Amino acid sequence: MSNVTIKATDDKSGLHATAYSCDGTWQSSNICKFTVAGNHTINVRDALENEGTAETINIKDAPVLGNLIPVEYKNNNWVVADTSKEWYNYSTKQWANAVLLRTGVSKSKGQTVTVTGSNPEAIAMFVWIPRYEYKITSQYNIDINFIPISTTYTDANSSGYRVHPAFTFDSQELSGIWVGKFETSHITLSASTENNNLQCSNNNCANADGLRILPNVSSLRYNNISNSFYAIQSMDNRLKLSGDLHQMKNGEWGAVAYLAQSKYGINKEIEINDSSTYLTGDGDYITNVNQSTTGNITGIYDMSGGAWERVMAYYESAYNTTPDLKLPWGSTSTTNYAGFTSQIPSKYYDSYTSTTSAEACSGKVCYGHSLSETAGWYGDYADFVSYTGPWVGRGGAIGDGASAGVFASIISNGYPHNNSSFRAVLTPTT
Ligand SMILES: [Ca+2]
Ligand SMILES: [Ca+2]
Repeated sequence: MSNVTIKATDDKSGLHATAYSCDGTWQSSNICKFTVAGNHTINVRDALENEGTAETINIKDAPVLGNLIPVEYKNNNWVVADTSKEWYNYSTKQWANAVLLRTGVSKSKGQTVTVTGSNPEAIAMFVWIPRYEYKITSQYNIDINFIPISTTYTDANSSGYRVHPAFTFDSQELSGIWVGKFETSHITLSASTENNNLQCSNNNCANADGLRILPNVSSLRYNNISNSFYAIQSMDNRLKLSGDLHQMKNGEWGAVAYLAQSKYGINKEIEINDSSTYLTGDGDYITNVNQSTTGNITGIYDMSGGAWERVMAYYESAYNTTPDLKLPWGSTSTTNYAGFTSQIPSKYYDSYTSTTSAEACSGKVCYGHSLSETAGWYGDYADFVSYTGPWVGRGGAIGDGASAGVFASIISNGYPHNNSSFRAVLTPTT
């Protein structure tokens, strides 16, 4: 929330200003309360309704673009946005979108960017989740306030709000996160039914070059968690992205789920993607807008159904309960289905310390993770980690009907599976 005082008190006619405009809405107060970062328009008017000259101001903490190109959907196309004008507006459920362009493609303001077809100009689409504080007031009711990066506090504040944990990454405070608009796909391997088709075990895996985050294509499945994790690490490394691209953590999933279930999002159950071939956006994302987190094309898709999405969240005790087995990090209590050979940096996963979701974050509720706080909403399947199933999946799959949904959680041993995919998140360099 930013309060802006409109300074003009007299216009050119010499009459005193009697009305003030905040993004086109006239009011008697000269204070505009803007809840969204970005460009906003202010103006003044006198008693004879003579208007001043509209002025555009920029509220801090606008999306941090880095290598991404801002886009907006206009006249049935994605076009490069003019960021000096309003190109998103969370108050009207228009979330900010950006694309990563194919190597060799460059675009300027107003030009179209293709995201479908035989060789799309974009290789990935992302949606911005602005930093916010939240309070769950009752089932299905989540109050959200967008806050600047400077607003930090631990635990709940005196009004019961919590800064969502997804906006802290490796102790760095973030003004927002870029979330993959669709489940991750691959230009060749999405067609594969081979287990661990990615064959990625480090951060320089050549198969990562085929990863895509695009609509209307089959998502990539059949990989264990270490393969998906290292594939996205490799995409980040090989494309030399600014910021940090990584496999989505459970807390980051929660950040999207809560914003979707607020006045800034669809604010009702997201329709299931039941595509029998796991097509992102259910094969027609332009039509299937009720499958997006906003109920319009600017939202995030596939979070209800499609494939289950393995998130980076792990029950830390699972691998060391039987010390004589000396299992590697990421294992279950018996076997290393996930395929990690060493422990990954702690910033890349949510560590759970209990098999009870209400106690799994160092003895407390995992606030913001969409687990105990939202368990069972919309009939969504709710399950939690165990020694044999220490990994977490989200969202349900194509055939799960009412038990699928953005609040659904399931456990797994991390093994490759025909109905499990994954999502990417880019945390910006601020
Ligand atoms: Ca999904
Ligand atoms: Ca449901």
